[in-house]
Amino acid sequence: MNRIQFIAAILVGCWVAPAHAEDVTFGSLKISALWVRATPKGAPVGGGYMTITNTGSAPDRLIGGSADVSSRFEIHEMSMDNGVMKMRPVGKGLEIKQGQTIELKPGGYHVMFV
Ligand SMILES: [Cu+2]
Repeated sequence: MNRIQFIAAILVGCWVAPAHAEDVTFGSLKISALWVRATPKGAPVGGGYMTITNTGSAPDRLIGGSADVSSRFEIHEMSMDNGVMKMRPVGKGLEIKQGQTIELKPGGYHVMFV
């Protein structure tokens, strides 16, 4: 199983307005619709979103990454807990099966720059 090494620097050019980046092909992974949400000045965290398609013949797994603007780069998921929306790190990363497309989006899986 390959490991995704996510290139966060392309996402994180701007924190004051939503920022988008060009599509990226990384081996058998097609990464598109990359964007980061605008954050207030001094905010301790920021969210990043994208669509990842695995065009290869084996599953892959998004396990983390790095960014110049944050000391930690985490993969999170949102879920409802007794009527309250919560987010937590995805412990073992996010599997992307062969041929599968996953969407990291507000309210679901996302990258958290901490
Ligand atoms: Cu989060």
